[in-house]
Amino acid sequence: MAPKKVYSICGMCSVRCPIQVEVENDDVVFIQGNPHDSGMAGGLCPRGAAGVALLRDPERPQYPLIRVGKRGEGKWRRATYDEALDYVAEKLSAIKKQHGAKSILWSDRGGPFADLHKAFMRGIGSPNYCNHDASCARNVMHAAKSVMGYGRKGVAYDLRNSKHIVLQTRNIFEAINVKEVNGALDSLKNGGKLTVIDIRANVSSTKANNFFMIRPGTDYAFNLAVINCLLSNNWYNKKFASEYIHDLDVLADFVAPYTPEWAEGETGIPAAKLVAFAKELKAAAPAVLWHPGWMVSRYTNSFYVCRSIYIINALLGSIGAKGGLPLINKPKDFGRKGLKAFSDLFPKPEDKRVDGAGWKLKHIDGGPGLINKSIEAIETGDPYPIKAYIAHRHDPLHALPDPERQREILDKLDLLVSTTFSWSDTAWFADVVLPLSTYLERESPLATKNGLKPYFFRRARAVTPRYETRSEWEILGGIAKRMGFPELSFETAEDMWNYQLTDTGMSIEDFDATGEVPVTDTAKYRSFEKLSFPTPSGKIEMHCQKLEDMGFESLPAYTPPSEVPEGAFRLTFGRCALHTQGHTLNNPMLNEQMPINPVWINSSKAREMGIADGDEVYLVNGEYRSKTIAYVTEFIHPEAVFVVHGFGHRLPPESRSSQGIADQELMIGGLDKIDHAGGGVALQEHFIRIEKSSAS
Ligand SMILES: Nc1nc2c(c(=O)[nH]1)N[C@H]1C(S)=C(S)[C@@H](COP(=O)(O)OP(=O)(O)OC[C@H]3O[C@@H](n4cnc5c(=O)[nH]c(N)nc54)[C@H](O)[C@@H]3O)O[C@H]1N2
Ligand SMILES: Nc1nc2c(c(=O)[nH]1)N[C@H]1C(S)=C(S)[C@@H](COP(=O)(O)OP(=O)(O)OC[C@H]3O[C@@H](n4cnc5c(=O)[nH]c(N)nc54)[C@H](O)[C@@H]3O)O[C@H]1N2
Ligand code: SF4
Ligand SMILES: [Mo]
Repeated sequence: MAPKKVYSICGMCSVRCPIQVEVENDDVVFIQGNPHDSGMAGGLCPRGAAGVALLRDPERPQYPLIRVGKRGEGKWRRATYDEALDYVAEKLSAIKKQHGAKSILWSDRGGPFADLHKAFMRGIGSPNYCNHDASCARNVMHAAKSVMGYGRKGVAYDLRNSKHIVLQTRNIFEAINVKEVNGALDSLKNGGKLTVIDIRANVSSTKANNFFMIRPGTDYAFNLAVINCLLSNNWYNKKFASEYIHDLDVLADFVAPYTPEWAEGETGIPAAKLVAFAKELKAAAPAVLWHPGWMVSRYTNSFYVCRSIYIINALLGSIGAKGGLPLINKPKDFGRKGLKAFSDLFPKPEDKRVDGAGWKLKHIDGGPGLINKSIEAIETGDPYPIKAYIAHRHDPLHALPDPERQREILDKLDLLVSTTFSWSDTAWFADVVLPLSTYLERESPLATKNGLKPYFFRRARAVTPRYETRSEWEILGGIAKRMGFPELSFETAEDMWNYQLTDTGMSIEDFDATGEVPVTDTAKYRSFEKLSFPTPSGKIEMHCQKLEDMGFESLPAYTPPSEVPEGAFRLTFGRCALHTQGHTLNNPMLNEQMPINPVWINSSKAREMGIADGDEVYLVNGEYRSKTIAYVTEFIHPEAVFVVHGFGHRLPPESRSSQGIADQELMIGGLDKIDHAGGGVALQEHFIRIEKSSAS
């Protein structure tokens, strides 16, 4: 008999690509990109292909655990799922009674299923729902809103139709989203140009027409000079600007001193090359896509770099344009009703957020808030105490800086719960571990993908859970029922889906054939006559009143990055194609391919220190030191060293993941280093030293 095909959603990273899972005898025999989804073209990334190894891995959490020793000591008692849910619900109820619902904090990884999580927090009555984004794309989000009124996902990034893609702090071919990779490849195949601005030569740069190795932390200087160049040469789109840009004169005055020659001194990129590049942009406009970045929690001015990128896109007329940043569509734009939200089941909690987002910090979006600020409140009790924390699909000890300091803070909690399908530092430090079924063994809520061609999609259960693990809807529903808000508790996944499908005209069976229900057959681009922007002026704004009201400038003068101390390096980090953050290191297939994260060191610097490629070295910050091997290359800026983030797990249940270094551990004092205007944690404001190991 041919294997059964289940259409579902990958869970090996937060991109959630559509997949086709072939199942035989309740086991997964093959996974590929959903062939019915043209964006996937049947493809997957290496991590998606390694999902089978996750499913079969006995080194993942297999059953609920309740801590019996000290936090982090690793002494647990095995509990049944019902016992663990009873335990969590009783503790949460007691904390709620004593300190109020608002003393309960939640964090997750955002994304299309987060509505269920938000509803859960509303059911409890706490405003303190956070996601991870303060250490990821918050600066991009706030930058987009400050310029266009729309968030970063209010526009699509139309890679496929672009004539010139610019990647600045964005590595599309290693920091993967399969549809984006396919789109970018199509653009290149059709003669589109690619420019990469990075501190090192990554895989994306190997496909680029222009590669600019920029001095770390000087991107704002480069971008101001590009703006200067576009304006002073009249290479911007005047028609677009006069119709859609509110206050261009403010910008022109501001950038006047920032010439390409000036920028060269800051960035190291020759002025003539910058000018030639700006001219190429003019030639390709408006089908230019200067990507605003994704992981830009890097510097204290990253928010302003992102703002400058949206401004450049606006000057080129790319915002709203095919091949640029066209406005996205939602099902309602095609007269379709959206999925019924779980959050609608409960009123919005009245208390103010503990992190100040949306009230004390009016320029910060209250939606997912700032998790780093919320964690600080555990320590300070300001503006009120936090007593319980549920880290759901989130490993703050890995995802935020300075885990040693975080452990001191988290240890003040009355309850720390981790729900996860893999071991993480946070799970190991938790009071209760609620193991989640892998994405191949669980259903998720139905979800919507907005875009040029919006669609609804479903993650279906491909095989039965291997261990005593559960789906999110079962875990949260189980706690909700026990805490007295059973509206969020569904008997079956079908009951949950049927709730979401209320009045949409769709049925569960509509998802059976391909896993997706499209809203339209063809991509819809809004015509320029229909562009409108939800800003105070209705146009794209150079000057943002919301920022100014909070004491931030809209167009601050350039200030150079902090000096790298003599003999030290700026610590930088990023992704590789073979791992996802901190949660795939112990995956047998992926660990075999990449068991360690070598540190990239510029060859001239390495020579001075007597370090050869492959030598064992220590990365040192104060008392803290961590060992890896050196990757000596001329393709990284000499001021920086680079490591792939996510390594350095040293957890007893995991036998494969012990090598490499954890960059966040070197970021001592990093919880307090933030980009105040954009809200992102500034993770690249740390300097380390390198010592050769005596073994080398
Ligand atoms: N120093 C430094 N810090 C960083 C970064 C960096 O490069 N360097 N990167 C930043 C970025 S971009 C991000 S996005 C964050 C990522 O931060 P995290 O989201 O914390 O990272 P992950 O390791 O992907 O996932 C954390 C845990 O969630 C579990 N998990 C995965 N999928 C699910 C799910 O669907 N449900 C549940 N309940 N659990 C799940 C995993 O098993 C893992 O234990 O880290 C940020 N922090
Ligand atoms: N394979 C894989 N894919 C992923 C993920 C994963 O873990 N693995 N994670 C997903 C997530 S959560 C995110 S947020 C995205 C992140 O996607 P990206 O932001 O594209 O990925 P990164 O590798 O973090 O950073 C991109 C580039 O920024 C460069 N860079 C560092 N400092 C500077 C600087 O000062 N200036 C310039 N111009 N460049 C600099 C780095 O060298 C790197 O090449 O990837 C997503 N996709
Ligand atoms: S990018 Fe790779 S790991 Fe992430 S969802 Fe897609 S296939 Fe899975
Ligand atoms: Mo991220």
